[in-house]
Amino acid sequence: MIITEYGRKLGEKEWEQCIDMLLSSRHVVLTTHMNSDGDGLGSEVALAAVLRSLGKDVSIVNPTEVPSNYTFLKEIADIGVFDDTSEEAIGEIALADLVVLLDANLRERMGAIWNHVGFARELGGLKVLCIDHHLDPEDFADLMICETYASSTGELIYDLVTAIGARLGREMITPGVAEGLYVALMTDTGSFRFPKTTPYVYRIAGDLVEKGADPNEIYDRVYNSLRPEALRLLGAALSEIRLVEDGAVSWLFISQEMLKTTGSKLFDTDLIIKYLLSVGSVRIAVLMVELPDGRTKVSFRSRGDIYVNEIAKRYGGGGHKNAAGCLLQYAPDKAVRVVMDDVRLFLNGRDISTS
Ligand SMILES: [Mn+2]
Repeated sequence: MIITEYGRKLGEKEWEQCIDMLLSSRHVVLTTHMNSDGDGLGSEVALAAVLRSLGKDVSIVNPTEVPSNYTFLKEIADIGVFDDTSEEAIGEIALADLVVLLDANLRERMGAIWNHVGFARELGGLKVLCIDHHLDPEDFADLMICETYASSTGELIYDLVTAIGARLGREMITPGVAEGLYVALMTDTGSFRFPKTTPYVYRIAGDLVEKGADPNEIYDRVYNSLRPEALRLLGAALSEIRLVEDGAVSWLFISQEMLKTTGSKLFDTDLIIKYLLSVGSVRIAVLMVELPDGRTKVSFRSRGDIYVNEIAKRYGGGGHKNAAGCLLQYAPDKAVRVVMDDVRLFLNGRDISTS
């Protein structure tokens, strides 16, 4: 179990071990975290297309369904995305000699898929590789590339694919690969605005556009493809946003009832969090969503040097400095009380690790 955290752009040498693992495998399964996003999905289809062009058998098996605004990615690499309840998906994992987790660094982020992966790994013959950019990796894979400097997992996959191309002496970035990676970069940088949008990220984006990614079309497909139900949810949610702590904290609770009334789905809530941070005075934004099983999904966002992943960590979650999340076992009332108490203490510079 090796965790690499170089903290800077990886050179060809540093990708070597990762490339060896990929090149020596025959049947690869790619997966990403629950409630997949553009970074995880875009990285998956890009890496899948590259590995396929090298003659590998590649499947994508995800723990939760693909949000409707990303289903166009399925066509890019001509690869099906299964959910973990299908026999076919479980069969794919049983056949695999390498499972690659993208855009997550904790086992539990794979949901039920880890049960199958962990089991197959214990039987022997299955290796696990993790490529990610979140803080606080858990040591569970054979090799973990965990680089928090990266704007996105897509940025790391770009470097990996470039290193593969250098080793094999051929161009690996087809228009499909470029499109997947562009989706990953665009979504995780908030359309090239977030703090980790370095000059290098713009250079990669330029290269991807040169190699066939269409920024206008991709933006339209990802952001202007809302279902009417999502718009109804947005309307209902905006009017419920609360500002507390003199406007330094914004929060919102979305109940199952609100999802039902508006006809929206869990993944429709993803578009709401940015509005919580759209008020200039807000330092910490908290979005809580009641899940069908009664648990509460919490997403944190922050401005500047506020490490909201520290709050998420208390509840077994994690993420980035300015974007993190966790799952609470508590029912809504208690979840709101507990989380908002923590946020208040945290904002005021108190140590919450012992509270
Ligand atoms: Mn990401």
